[in-house]
Amino acid sequence: MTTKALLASALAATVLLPAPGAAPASAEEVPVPGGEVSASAGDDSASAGGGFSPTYRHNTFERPAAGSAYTLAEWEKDGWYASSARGLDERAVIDDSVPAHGGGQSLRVLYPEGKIGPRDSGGLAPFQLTPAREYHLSFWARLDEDFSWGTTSFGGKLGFGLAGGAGCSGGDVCTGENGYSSRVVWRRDGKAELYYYHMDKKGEFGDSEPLRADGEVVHLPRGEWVHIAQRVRVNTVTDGRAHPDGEIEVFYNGEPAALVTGLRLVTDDDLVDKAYLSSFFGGSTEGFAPAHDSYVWYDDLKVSTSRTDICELGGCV
Ligand SMILES: [Ca+2]
Repeated sequence: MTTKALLASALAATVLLPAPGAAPASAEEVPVPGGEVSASAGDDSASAGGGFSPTYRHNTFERPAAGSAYTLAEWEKDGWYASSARGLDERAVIDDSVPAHGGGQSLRVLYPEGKIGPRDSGGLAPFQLTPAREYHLSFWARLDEDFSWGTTSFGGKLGFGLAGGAGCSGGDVCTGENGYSSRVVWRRDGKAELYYYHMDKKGEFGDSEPLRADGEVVHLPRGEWVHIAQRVRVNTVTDGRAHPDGEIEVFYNGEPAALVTGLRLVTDDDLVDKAYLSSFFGGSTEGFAPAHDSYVWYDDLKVSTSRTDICELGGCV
């Protein structure tokens, strides 16, 4: 049995499946199950050549063949493990119908008309990372030419974020012991914002910070590839007391677009341990649903503890 197979087997033994009857109180999202991961589990840096951090991973979506569902089992074949997933079997497909960002294929995710929340819209999977205090996550996204921002309300989660511990989200109070989450969302007319859950958030849901490029608030374009990256640094902790030194930084098309400092994310030893596919419409009401079936293509997903591994952020020189 290969090391990867052994790891997959070990992880399979602790799979936490979502309870079929346990609908989230809000359709906004569902809690992230905890999950331990062995050092370097699923890491493909060996095949990526020398010079990369051991934590570096890259998914090009060049396999399996176009038209195939990109299920959790397929993610695992590419070295990405999650304790559970929603929507991948039904709504995530390897595609070659539009020009990929890299290679010939990308991942196409469906957001069906009239549907909100990860049960019925987009996809959800907390991919396990080797825990570290700081991670960079990077991906390319191409929204459908006629992507619908919503029906009467406007908002949804785009692509991949970073999270730690129990991934506080979905209207949870972040106690410092139930983790945190950091994602990018769209609002009306595609206005792009960082959306993050931390101990000092102002309201029931996460806090937001608009992305800016050249001094202007970013509105996501449709029908073209854009690059989104984020860096999360978890605060330090002394004797159960969180020091306000956590940071989240977002990059848009390679340039800094938002920076939040002074954050308290955790009071325990949780670090960054999830590349969090968390993408769906909503919002807690059906008004957030798309007015017609909408798609986003994703390509060249990368994670690393080292910024120099991310070419899009000036690395790889
Ligand atoms: Ca590709």
